[in-house]
Amino acid sequence: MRIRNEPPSSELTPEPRYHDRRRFLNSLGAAALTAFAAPWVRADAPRVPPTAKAYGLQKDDRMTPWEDVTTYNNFYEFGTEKSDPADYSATLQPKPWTVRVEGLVEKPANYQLEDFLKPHTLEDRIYRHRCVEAWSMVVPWRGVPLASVLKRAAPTGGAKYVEFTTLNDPKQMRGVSDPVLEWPYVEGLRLDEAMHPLALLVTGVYGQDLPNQNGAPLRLVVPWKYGFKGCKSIVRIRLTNQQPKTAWNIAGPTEYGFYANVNPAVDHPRWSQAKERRIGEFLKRPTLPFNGYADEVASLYAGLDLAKNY
Ligand SMILES: Nc1nc2c(c(=O)[nH]1)N[C@H]1C(S)=C(S)[C@@H](COP(=O)(O)O)O[C@H]1N2
Ligand SMILES: [Mo]
Repeated sequence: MRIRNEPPSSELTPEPRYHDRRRFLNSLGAAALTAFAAPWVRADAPRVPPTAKAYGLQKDDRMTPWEDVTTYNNFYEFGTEKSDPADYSATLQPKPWTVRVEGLVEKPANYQLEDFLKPHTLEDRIYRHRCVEAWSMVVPWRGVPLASVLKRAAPTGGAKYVEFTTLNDPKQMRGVSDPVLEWPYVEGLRLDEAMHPLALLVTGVYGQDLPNQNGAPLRLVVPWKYGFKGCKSIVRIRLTNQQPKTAWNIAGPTEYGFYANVNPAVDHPRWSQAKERRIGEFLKRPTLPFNGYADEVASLYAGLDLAKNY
């Protein structure tokens, strides 16, 4: 069974404004705009709308089409093939959804997703997305800064790390009977990384609620790190004083470090990280330090040996 959510009718905004923008773009002259597009950029990739909040993009970055964002996925709870999450995640029930915030916080609580999100403002943000497997996308996410959620929980003085845990339910996830990873999927950040304004708890993509295969109804996105840090279908956020044991670090400590900062200078033991293939493109692009977010985040790692702390 294949779930195909309808592609959104406009890029990020309701129809009328989109058409205004279109007219505006046309008035600038379509020829002038296409002249700036590098020849290797795929023709069907939507341009970044001029008023969109785009973070860390290069001048020839376009958005990865909805079709690819929602059918080329890693979500091992549904299988290890890229098409498995789209093919088999219809069994996931993202409504109703409970998120537990606990550990070293003054206000631990179980939230219904709606209440969890209520005090926060959803934002649309376009980010680059770099998988450890040396492919990349550009994705218009919708979500809330992780920092606002954490501030509401009021971390105590001893809190140093944040741990994220995915649902682990064999009835909803056909892949968790297969021990490819230690379930539940766990990821983690240092508290200062988690408080960085670019770290986003995501509830939507292309202006729609997240499709199951992208981690409905709530997943993490940390754009300067490899995609595996982006824990999907989160049921628990826990503040700790110890570095969380993460699913990929347990599976292969020499291949998947805790930090997982995108770094073209530090290769994966089995392949180079110097370049990446943008999904849908033929020629490879150079990978950028911190995935293009170095100006914003490099200071978090001052004094840390990034070859050792990969
Ligand atoms: N629970 C869970 N979260 C996960 C994964 C997974 O297998 N299980 N895969 C990770 C990897 S390797 C990547 S690249 C991103 C992919 O997110 P996307 O499918 O929305 O592009 O999800 C991450 N989050
Ligand atoms: Mo990944």
